[in-house]
Amino acid sequence: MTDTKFTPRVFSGIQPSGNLTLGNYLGAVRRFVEMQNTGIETIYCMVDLHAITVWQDPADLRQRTRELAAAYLACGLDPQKSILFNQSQVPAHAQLGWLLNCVTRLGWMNRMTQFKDKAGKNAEKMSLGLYAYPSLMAADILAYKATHVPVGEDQKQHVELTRDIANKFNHDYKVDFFPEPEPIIDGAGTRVMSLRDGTKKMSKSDPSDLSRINMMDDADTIAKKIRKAKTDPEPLPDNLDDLAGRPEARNLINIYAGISDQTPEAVIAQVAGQQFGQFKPLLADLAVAHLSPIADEMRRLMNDVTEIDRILGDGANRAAEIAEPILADAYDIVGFVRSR
Ligand code: AQP
Repeated sequence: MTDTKFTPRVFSGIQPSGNLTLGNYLGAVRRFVEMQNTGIETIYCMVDLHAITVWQDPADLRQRTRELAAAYLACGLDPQKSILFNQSQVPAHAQLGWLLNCVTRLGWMNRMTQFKDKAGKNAEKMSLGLYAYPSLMAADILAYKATHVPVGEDQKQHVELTRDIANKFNHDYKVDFFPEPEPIIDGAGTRVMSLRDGTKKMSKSDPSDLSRINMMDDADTIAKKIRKAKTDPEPLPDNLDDLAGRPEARNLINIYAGISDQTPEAVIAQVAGQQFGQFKPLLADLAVAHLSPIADEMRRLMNDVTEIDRILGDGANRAAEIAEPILADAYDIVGFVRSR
């Protein structure tokens, strides 16, 4: 339930940890743009502090942060309407992050499935930052007292943890200070799966480039990746129930639905009976028509990184104006002496 005493405010972010994928676009950026246009205050971040929880080459990180900013702009985010910035330029994220580390319980962190997925059998070799990632994410959201967080399905658990952290802070200090933000998880693209394995999430950091469509891929590459996407020999059925046990087929239907902004039910009704030899070219044409103009605009914007940096700096100033007083109040609540 939304806390009505808090002004509605949207916050979300994406890591500049690789090429932006179709999954990030359908699960997150498209929702960001929709929310921007509802009139609610919207704050969107390139979460570079999160990106370095796993190794990032410094030059690549700089380039990817700017590319992600270009993607935000090319997809329709408007720096006049939304606050766009990279996280490291607003120190309040890390500062509030520390406070929340001291509120968050280890038992809660041990339940986070994303850490388990990313660490696999190598947990001992992972950074402390990767483990603490969800509590920094809570700080990202709560530094703005954001009430709504558009994310893909995989981030739902982290937003729920943010609610627990906000609630515990309020309870421990006997205040009604932080809202309990709600995840906004909408549409057919909330969990886009790998093109090589329909049981695995499409991810920027998957070692196989064939597993994902990158927003900067050219038309031939998109068509090739869809052509090579794993499928099965059966034709498409006329209802979604009959796709149970066919995760790759279900994923391609979902992707078609996500891009064309239809329900998967509507798509399956249109393509019932088709073999993948028929359906894949339709999907490739749709993806190329939708994504190519975005990639062209990203390339155009990347020709002027000075302008991108200016937008990020301006956004960071506006973000800091909101976050700093909230952080100062949190410091007072905790009992820190502030005398300068
Ligand atoms: N496959 C996906 N389908 C739908 N939504 C997705 N998101 C990510 N993958 C999919 C959503 O994109 C937003 C940004 O994600 P992130 O960069 O913060 O980290 P992530 O969820 O870990 O995404 P990746 O692509 O898998 O990055 P890496 O490989 O670096 O870890 C979030 O809203 C997420 O839900």
